[in-house]
Amino acid sequence: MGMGGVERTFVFLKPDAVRRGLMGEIVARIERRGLKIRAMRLHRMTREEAERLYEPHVGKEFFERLVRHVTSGPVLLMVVEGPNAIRVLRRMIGATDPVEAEPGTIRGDFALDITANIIHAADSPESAEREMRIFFKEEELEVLWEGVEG
Ligand code: 3AN
Repeated sequence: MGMGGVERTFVFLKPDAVRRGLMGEIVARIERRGLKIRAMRLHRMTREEAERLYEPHVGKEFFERLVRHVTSGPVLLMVVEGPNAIRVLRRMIGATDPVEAEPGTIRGDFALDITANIIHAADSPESAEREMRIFFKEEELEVLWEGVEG
């Protein structure tokens, strides 16, 4: 587990965040924390992509509701990079259950619903890589930063 090792994580703002005009506010928090937005794009998720993304939750009672929500409008896809980015983002987003999400976290400040809960961030290096590959080509992540220092 990375002690300050640079990691990349997959994050997306759910349709409720985009609809409510919270993109700027949330992207600002990520940037102010010192993390790098390695790639970012508005995207309308297909059902196929949503089912792939949430494959570990197939069969759970909330699966269909979740897929319907994330395909209901545009999402903001991001690859975020920085020291321990995966664990840092998980702490910044807060608990899944809005009642448990602490004030000061993204969900704790903006969400009351467990399905429309603003943001997703990968929970492990394996899921980060698997999830970002559904939406981003490796070349796309590289070409943006070609020749850029630091
Ligand atoms: P998180 O997004 O906090 O990592 P996961 O990965 O357990 O949570 O679940 C993925 C998504 O599924 C959550 N963002 C949430 O919208 C939905 N979800 C998880 N657990 C429940 C639940 N018990 N009832 C309804 N929706 C849920």
